[in-house]
Amino acid sequence: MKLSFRWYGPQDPVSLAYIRQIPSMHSIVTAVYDVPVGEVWSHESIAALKQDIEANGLHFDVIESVPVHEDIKLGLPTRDQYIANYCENIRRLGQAGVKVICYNFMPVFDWTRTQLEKELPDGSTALVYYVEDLKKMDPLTGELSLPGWDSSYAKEDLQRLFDLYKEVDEEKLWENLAYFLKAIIPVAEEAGVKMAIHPDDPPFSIFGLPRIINCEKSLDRFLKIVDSPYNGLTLCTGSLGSGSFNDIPYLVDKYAAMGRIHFMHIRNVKLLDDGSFEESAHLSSYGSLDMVAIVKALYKNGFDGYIRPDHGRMIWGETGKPGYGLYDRALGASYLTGIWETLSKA
Ligand SMILES: [Mn+2]
Repeated sequence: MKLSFRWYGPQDPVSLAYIRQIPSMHSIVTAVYDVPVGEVWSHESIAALKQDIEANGLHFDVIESVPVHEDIKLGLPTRDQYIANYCENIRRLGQAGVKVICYNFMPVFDWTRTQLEKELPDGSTALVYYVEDLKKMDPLTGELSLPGWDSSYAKEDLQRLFDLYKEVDEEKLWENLAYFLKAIIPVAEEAGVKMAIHPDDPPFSIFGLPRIINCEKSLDRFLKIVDSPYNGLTLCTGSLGSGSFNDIPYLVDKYAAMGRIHFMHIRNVKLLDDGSFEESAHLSSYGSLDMVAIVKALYKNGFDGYIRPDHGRMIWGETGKPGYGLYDRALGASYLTGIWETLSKA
């Protein structure tokens, strides 16, 4: 496995100089943030990222994410131009040496939480999702203050998107995903870039919008649409693990054995009885996931893809992007490499 760390570019309060000091750190996971979703990334922006990363002794191997334009998910006539742009990004990133591209296919909302700084008993803060709080949120009325969500949507745009999605049920979304995959995977094969879809977070429908990448059955269906190693998964333990119906070590073992996991997001999550969840420290005993069983499933399958400690809590007074501080993710990284070393010497 290759240890990696997400970095939000030169604006990120966590510097590459600090990230490189985390033991075993290999690769940076990042993206070009200076163009709107759906546009082609400039060669200059890609080269600048690569140069910064390599100047710090790290590898420019993984992109998270090249976002998918809503018109593609909606299956609008304009999708072909956006797909052509997407293919061009895959080619450019492949030329720059990128090995894996992470993306997701969630309508309108990316990952969703009801609170970003919930204070835990030890004084740290974490991202949480409380079912009762979500019921009180309506993205179409009141304040547009949904944590973690792209606030660049104007209210009218959002209403328009919700209206358009009335025509898109789960089956239609599957069709639109298949259309997209059949166009991009041959390009990814040629460019030598492995595509890795991120599961829905949380792994169920919210605000009445369809979500389809969320359980074993849907992952099986997804992988069969284009049966190529270039059509693979970002297996996010915390996202899939927020549904009690998902057995994470089993899923990791199954898809690692198939060679279809290219990127692992590893974090723990504590499930509550009513379907709510709290993000927790990486250590198994702090959440509902068995982290040793997860890493063991990778180890025994000879996993040589990328792993990153996913979100962390905010600890030791650090401020910054919720979930993406330095300290707790660094603790997570060391914990994961510790498990790996233990397994390698057992
Ligand atoms: Mn993730």
